[in-house]
Amino acid sequence: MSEQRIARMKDLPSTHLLGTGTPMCSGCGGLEAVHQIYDVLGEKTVFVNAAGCMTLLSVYPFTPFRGSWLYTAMASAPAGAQGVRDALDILLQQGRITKEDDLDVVVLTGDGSAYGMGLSATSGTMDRDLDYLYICYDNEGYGNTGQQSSSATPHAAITSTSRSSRGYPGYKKDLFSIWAAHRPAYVATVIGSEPLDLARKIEKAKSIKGPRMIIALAPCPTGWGYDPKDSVTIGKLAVKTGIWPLKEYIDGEIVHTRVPRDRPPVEEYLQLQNRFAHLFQPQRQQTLIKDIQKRVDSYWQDVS
Ligand SMILES: Cc1ncc(C[n+]2csc(CCOP(=O)(O)OP(=O)(O)O)c2C)c(N)n1
Ligand code: SF4
Ligand SMILES: [Mg+2]
Repeated sequence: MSEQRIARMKDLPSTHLLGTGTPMCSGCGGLEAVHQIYDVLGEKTVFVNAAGCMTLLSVYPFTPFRGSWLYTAMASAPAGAQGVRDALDILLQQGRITKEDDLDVVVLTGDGSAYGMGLSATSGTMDRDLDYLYICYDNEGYGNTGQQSSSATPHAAITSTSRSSRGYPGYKKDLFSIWAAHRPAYVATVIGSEPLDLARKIEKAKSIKGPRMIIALAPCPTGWGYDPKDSVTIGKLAVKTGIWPLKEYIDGEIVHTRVPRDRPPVEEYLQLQNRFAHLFQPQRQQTLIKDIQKRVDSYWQDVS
């Protein structure tokens, strides 16, 4: 990372747990989405959480949620959800709890688990038609351990493990399509900065049985390098520029819930984040910018 870039990163407010003792960074887009999702899901939920930033929400024996919270290793949250669902079903069968006492099983993980380490266990839950909701807050890296790259990291982004002048060499994995290929009950993408779209999708997911997935893009001031006050602006630009399509899969069909007609150039989104600053300074990296734009354009070309 260049000296200039390190200096810019140092100018950002140090709000992460390790810096200040507060559990989450201010302006956390993941927390914004989880908060809104929980407002719709309600209290009758049990969360199964894999290691990541949101783990900091729950410090034994307390959680900010009214229901229960189970903590698992990074790859194991979907397997944990199976155990919790089975236990609830046995209690129901034995008449030890009533239908009114039953809980919705909700997996909550970051992209590191959802796109990578936990994908095999996730695939198994779909084979078994497990009745649960998987929420992935996608901050496009291993946020909790210092923003190393994950398979959700976008092309050319600087992370703590991709520091060259070209950034991350890979391309963001298409988790939505991987889920949809399993033909589950429901898959949707959301973002906290579009709360009505988000609430409608959570209502729908709540009303369906079977494996359901919500992928929430999670603007991350600490890992992406911007002022926490800009989280909503960045979230809205992700949708407007078309880099984060809002869509859902249900009954074998994919529907876009927003189709941005006059998309501003994706660089309007990139320019606000220090993880892409090397694309513009000290000189413009036109090939990389064009590549990112081309991929966004080609995605929308196929959407009617
Ligand atoms: C098997 C395993 N490897 C590494 C870790 C260390 N670890 C804890 S949280 C974390 C990052 C998780 O990334 P993500 O799922 O994207 O969640 P985020 O931290 O971004 O919220 C890592 C690597 C771990 N807990 N388990
Ligand atoms: S590192 Fe990012 S995702 Fe994690 S708490 Fe901070 S802002 Fe949220
Ligand atoms: Mg992450």
